[in-house]
Amino acid sequence: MERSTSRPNDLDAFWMPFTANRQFKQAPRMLVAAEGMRYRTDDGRSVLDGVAGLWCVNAGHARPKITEAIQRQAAELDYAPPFQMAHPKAFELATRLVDIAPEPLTHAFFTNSGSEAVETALKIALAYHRTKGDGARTRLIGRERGYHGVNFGGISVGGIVANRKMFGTLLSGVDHLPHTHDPARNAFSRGAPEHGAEKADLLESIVALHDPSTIAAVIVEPVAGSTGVLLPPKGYLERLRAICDRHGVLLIFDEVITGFGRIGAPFAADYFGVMPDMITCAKGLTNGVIPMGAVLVRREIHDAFMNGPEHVIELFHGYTYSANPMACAAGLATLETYADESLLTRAAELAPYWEDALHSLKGLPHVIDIRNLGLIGGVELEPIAGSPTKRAYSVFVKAFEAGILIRTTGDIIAMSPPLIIEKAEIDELIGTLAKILKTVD
Ligand code: PXG
Repeated sequence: MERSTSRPNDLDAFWMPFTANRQFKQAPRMLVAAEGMRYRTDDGRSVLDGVAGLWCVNAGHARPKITEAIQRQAAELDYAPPFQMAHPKAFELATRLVDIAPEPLTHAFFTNSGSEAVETALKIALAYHRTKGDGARTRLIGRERGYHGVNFGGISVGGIVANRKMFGTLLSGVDHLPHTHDPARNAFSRGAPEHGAEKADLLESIVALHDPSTIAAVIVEPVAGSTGVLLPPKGYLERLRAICDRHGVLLIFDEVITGFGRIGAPFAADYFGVMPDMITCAKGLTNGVIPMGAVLVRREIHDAFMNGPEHVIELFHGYTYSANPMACAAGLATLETYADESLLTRAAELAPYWEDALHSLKGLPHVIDIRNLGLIGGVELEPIAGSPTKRAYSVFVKAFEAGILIRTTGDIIAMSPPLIIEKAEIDELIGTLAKILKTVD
């Protein structure tokens, strides 16, 4: 049998994630290099990055500080075990991270992805109540259309049907809020929509149905990204917070996408002025360069675990690569780069320009809604009757051929460029997209 190593260009062995494998392998799209705002393809074309890789390369590509930190770290300390051992950069990164986090969040638990951050937060929520002698609080509440990664806890509280339906019965004891998408009342809103705060009140009914004493936590994305950019109606997050407070329920914000400056403040909690009990983050934590996630936790939650005998492990949870030295080095250099260039608030400055550019697409063929906040944009297309997703996918392919990388989910185009984007590049991204929308069937 021929060994695959003798056929380096064979595409067969790699089972690609979240990809139509057979379709892709017939016409692959290969990226071979990246710098700043642009990728280079294997056929030598330059492609403007309209999605920060996958919502993660917030400082742009190949930033020297980050690259050098990783190179140095690999030579100096490649790996250190994280259980009953440590290395200095883990503490340094946790300190820097809680420095930029919303004030009530004082501790960081490191993971290797957003999915793991979500599992970790859900487990901390359950264990916290139990530690406090409130062990009947076992129920978790998510939201329809929510995306919280792909592990079992995350898909259970998540609300994306395709991510759930093939995988059995999932976690028990989970319920869901309704999603907030309401195009009949909110289409073409600029920023957070006016209508729909009352959808948060359904949390009150869910809590009443199960009895408050059984509810551990509510998890939502402050701005839902993966499902196609759904913004919280004005006042919605405040109402969720008030209901959670009333019933002793923890509120978790999944900020894997909104964290690290995406909407113009370091975290969405800052932007909306609503403080959760935990934040999950990943992606922009290391500029996407090395896998890493984290859960940021309030002091009361952390301290509730610090009660038993001191020789006993307080939380039976962790990963071989928690606070991996390479990831910590990348994280520290990333936070420095954000600080050097004021990137965590840059989206706020660019937001009005971005909003105008995006909304200039109104009136183009098939465009039925446009949504924006900070440097996030969603453009919803009318699906082709009987063939949902096909129209947006063909926009995506044409866009790539025309030199811009966008992302589509269902029939929604999502954009989230690196926070270093310049106005001329916004014009290029939206201008190219406009041309394509005029030509697509
Ligand atoms: N929570 C949220 C809110 C996310 O957006 C995760 C958790 C999981 O993170 P990891 O690192 O395990 O992938 C995410 C990930 C898209 C898209 O098309 C978004 C994500 C992943 C894949 C695709 O928008 N976000």
